[in-house]
Amino acid sequence: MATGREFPICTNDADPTQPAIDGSIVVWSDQRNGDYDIYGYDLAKSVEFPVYVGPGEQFFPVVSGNLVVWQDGRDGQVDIWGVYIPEPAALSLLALGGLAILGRRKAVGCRRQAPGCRL
Ligand SMILES: [Ca+2]
Repeated sequence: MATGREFPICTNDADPTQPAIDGSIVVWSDQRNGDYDIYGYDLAKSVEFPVYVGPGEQFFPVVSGNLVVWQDGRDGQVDIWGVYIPEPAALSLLALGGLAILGRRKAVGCRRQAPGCRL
């Protein structure tokens, strides 16, 4: 990859916002499906993939390794949710519409009211 030259990650008209990066994975939030969801992009493979697409507003994603966590309003309150995304070899399947695979992902979450709330 050429250095010193910018390149697009996500240029849709759905207000992509709040990018974060770890290694070759970039995550962000955008509202291409009507409300904000979480998406990712593998820089090594030039592949975009959904991280979480569902009801409510999902914001402020961060990524560390293959763990993505974000602020989530799916239950009408603000919680923190997370998911372990597949290894890079499987991300291409997600990009091809493999939401069924995403549905089998190991999701973790906790309510903000829970004492000692941890992922
Ligand atoms: Ca959403």
